[in-house]
Amino acid sequence: MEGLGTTVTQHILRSIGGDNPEAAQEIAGLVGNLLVATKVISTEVNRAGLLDILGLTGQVNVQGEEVQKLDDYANEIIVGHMKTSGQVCVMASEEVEEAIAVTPGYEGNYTLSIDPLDGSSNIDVNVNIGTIFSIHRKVSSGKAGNEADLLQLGRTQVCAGYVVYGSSTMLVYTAGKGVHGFTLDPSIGEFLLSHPDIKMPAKGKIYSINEGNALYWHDNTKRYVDYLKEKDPATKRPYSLRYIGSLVADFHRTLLKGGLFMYPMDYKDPNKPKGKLRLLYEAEPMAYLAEQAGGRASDGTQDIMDIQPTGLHQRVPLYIGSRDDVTLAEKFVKGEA
Ligand code: P6P
Repeated sequence: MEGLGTTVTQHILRSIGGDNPEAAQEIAGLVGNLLVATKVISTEVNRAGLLDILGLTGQVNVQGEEVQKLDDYANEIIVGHMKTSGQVCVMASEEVEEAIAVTPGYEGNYTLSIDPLDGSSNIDVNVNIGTIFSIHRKVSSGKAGNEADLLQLGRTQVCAGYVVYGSSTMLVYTAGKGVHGFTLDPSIGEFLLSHPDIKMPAKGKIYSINEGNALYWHDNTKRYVDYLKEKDPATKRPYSLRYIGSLVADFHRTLLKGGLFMYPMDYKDPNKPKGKLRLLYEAEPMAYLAEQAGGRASDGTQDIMDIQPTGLHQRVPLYIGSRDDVTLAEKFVKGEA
């Protein structure tokens, strides 16, 4: 018998253990602890429907207990568990304004930036949601990490990925040696390798964008989307539109099938155009995965992985997916096509 299958710890040690055995052990330990928290979240997410059926509206349940919003709950589970993991020196979370210190005496060599439960507004319609994570090595001196340790380039990530809570619970991660998918086997409570070495097609035929915002896009973005809708079999146009409204779900499809996901700059206020998605714990980790799978991620003018973060919750426009599709989108956005 082949054995139980490959666990995440085994895979990380095999992937990067040859380069740096100590770092591999530390990263495997960090991800292993994070996955314990995601298993707890997965159970609660799967119960969420039940809570709704029982009329528990996320306010106060029949026992008179306050039922936490699931994204707050997910944040507390992950932050609470990782504070004493011994691998992390400081954390950033979509749910917390400031940098999060770890428990004194448990400081580690890495930072952890998370979106604890991205797309949580989709829970009550049973749409896939996910936990997104990004890991950098500590760069500051001293034991406790600080905001400077969190505000690092996407290109310096050592590990990143997401756990998608859907028909099955899946981890997709990279540690710089390709992108690999693991499926949670609930009967043994273990994530086992199910999608080794995921590669994105160089060009796809699906585009993913909230067309309801078309009024607020820059003209160059409008031109690109109109181009995708024109008939030209030689370039697989018109593309199909798929938009779930949950980044993890939309990215997971793009990773497996190709094409591109876009959340462009929003010109609702022409004087203050801005992106929606967050650089540190959404765009950077997804960009690392995209590049490791042979794709690209851009803010429309430059690689996401080359943007120097200036704030924990900084927003950026995002064009991510198949290499050729993102490169052409960039040309349109820059007015070069
Ligand atoms: P819109 C979910 O709220 C989220 O942060 C991402 O998961 C998703 O890609 C995006 O917002 C959807 O935004 O404006 O299309 O609803």
